[in-house]
Amino acid sequence: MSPRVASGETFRFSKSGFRRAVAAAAALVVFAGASVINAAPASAHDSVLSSNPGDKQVLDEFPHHVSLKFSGNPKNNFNTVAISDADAKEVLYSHEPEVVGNEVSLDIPEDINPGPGNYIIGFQITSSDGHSTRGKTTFSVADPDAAGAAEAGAESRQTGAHAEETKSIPLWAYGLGGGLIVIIAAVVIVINRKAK
Ligand SMILES: [Cu+2]
Repeated sequence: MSPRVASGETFRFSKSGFRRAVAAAAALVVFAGASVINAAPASAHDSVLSSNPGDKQVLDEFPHHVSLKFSGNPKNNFNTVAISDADAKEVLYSHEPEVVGNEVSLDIPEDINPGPGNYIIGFQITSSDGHSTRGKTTFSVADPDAAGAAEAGAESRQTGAHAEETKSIPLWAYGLGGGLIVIIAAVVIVINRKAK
């Protein structure tokens, strides 16, 4: 990971460099913690008022158009809506949505047709206050056979949906875990360079 190792130099910190590294690592932990807190709902952030399909709605067919109506008008940049398979924890389709007023909508290509199951509409939008805001709603596609349909509905209710609880959006939906690791790696490299 360290360019100094690659260049054959000894990989070690000076005493002050080590202290700085520890301080920086501690600051990073605080920063990461603060990010988690920031991801928690704040009153100023736009929240979902209604959606199509409705939250926890059970459909007969997989939809090819979804929309979310927010409490404010999201800004028209850095927005993503991701349709995920809730059981397989797999993103089926992710794209920048269309934003018109307080309505955020996404067309899903016809070839994405996973059939019966439980699905998540995850979103990351830029709220009207300029802050990135995440959340989700869920829906299910019923199995044509009645027993399966009842099961899918029950599972959907259990899973629940918490459009306001933005911290509950699984990180895998956005790959943020990997992003954080990259940031940590970059900070460590910078510290190594400075700790001469
Ligand atoms: Cu905010």
